[in-house]
Amino acid sequence: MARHLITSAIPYINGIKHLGNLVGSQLPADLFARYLRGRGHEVMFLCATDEHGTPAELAAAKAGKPVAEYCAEMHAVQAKLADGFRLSFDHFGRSSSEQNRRLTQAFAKALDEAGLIREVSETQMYSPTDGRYLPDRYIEGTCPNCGFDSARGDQCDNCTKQLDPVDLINPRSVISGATDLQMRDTKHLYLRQSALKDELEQWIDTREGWPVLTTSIAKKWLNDGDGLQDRGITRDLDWGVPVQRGDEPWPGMEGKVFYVWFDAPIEYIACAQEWVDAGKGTDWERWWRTDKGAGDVTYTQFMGKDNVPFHTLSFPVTILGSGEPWKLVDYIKSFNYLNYDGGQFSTSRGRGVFMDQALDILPSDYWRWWLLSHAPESSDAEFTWENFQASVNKDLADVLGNFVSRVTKFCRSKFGEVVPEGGAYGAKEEAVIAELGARLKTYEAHMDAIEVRKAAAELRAIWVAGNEYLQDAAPWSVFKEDEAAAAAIIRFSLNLIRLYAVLSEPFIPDASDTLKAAMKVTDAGWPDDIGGALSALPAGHGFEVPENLFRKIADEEREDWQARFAGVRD
Ligand code: B3M
Ligand code: ZN
Repeated sequence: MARHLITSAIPYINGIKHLGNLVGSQLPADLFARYLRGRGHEVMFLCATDEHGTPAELAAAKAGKPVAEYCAEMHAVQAKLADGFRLSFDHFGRSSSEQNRRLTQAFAKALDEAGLIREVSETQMYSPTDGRYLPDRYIEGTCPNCGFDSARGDQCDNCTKQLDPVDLINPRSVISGATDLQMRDTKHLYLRQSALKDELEQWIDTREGWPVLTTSIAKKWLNDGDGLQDRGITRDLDWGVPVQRGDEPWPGMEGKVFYVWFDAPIEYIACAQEWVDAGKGTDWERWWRTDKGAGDVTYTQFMGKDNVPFHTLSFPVTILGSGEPWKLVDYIKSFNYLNYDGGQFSTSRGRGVFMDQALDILPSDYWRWWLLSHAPESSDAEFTWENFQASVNKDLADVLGNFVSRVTKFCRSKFGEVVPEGGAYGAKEEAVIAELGARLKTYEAHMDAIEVRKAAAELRAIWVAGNEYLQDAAPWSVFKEDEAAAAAIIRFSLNLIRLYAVLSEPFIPDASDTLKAAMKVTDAGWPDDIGGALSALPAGHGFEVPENLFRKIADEEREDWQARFAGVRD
């Protein structure tokens, strides 16, 4: 039994996330957490809402609400949706928490003491029309790196380059559209990332088996231009963690807050403190402090590719630079983008399917299965309604659902709702046991390596093997000549259903629960031996025919949804 710390990138508070956001971090993180728990490991799975900075301020202004109130409401909304998708966080925290405020201020102090913070007098964009500074997302313009015309002040969504508002070409205010912007002098704190460049590079170079997507993005920005740039970590905003040196004021920084990307990753740690303060556990340090037992923790982070620079460069600088024994990430799993029906999912333009809408249409397992089995790992992926319909109807309804239904209904009609006795397993069953033994090893290897699509394909192959066996063994024909032989086939098949319930749990937890309840399974541990697992339900064990496990999506429904989600959300 090992100990695993897992974090998902923490979603911005500014609205309900779309399916592209979900499959880029929270959902695969949940898959991994469920898998590791299933294998008997001790898991701490954390996520939170990212509540500071310009995304929160802009969204609250749009909603006409005070920021704090808006954040509290949206946190509750996101928590409920996370629940709806069965995201099994140990805690879903808030970056605006007291715990994160204190920890962020403490990190700033430690970094300052290590000589890694410098005060910079710099020019910032000031908008006379809006009567304020325009940091980060308050400003948009053309990316100096790739020419994308809607790059934001803090990052280009197209090429992932981290930017400063003053870098933008033809900048404009997001609030008013004003272009008559002025450069004004203001003082800010900079994190001296450049001082840690060599240490960082050495750390990244020695990470074994990291996805190419992760290391290539890290290396790109590590060696961009003159190398790793120092970054401003404070902003002229009202909403955020007030700039302080631990408990002390920071002279000259009055009225300023830390940059959202400085405090957001620190929330991964604060979230564990929130978990304790919420009475869910007693010791957060054994997950986060290498001097307090976190030395034997394996820490895995999940995120979309646009978040990689912050997790391979900025956050490690915070951790390493503090000189304190915090746990550094061991493995970063990053994802490409999921596109929607010929274009991009877009929160700002309301394009695509959002988490609440998805759950209104179908239960979460349908979405989990499609999203995970089509996770944008090696390249961007695309959601189309045809593909969604095809994979739900085939994989879930025809392959898994149909197997369960045929086996349980046949048994009920011929032998009643108990596992029948019959004879010993024969050559056909032994062949399935051998095949599934090999497939289980492959499935585990893909899950261990977080190869999400490959794992899904292997799980599907495990379901298919049962179907093919049933088709081939044909108990409905055998029954006419030899009832005992048919009974043995059904006993084996009912055991396959139990096995499927266990192995499928990380992908489709509700269906797994339904199957376990139907099979009256209370002791479903991860199998280490397929032969043993397929004899777990003995003759005489009662079961119930489960209600339709998965239904098919009809063409008319699909067309209806396609039309309903073609436009933009209001
Ligand atoms: N909130 C960006 C995002 O939701 C950002 C992630 C923070 S992870 C510390 O994609
Ligand atoms: Zn760009």
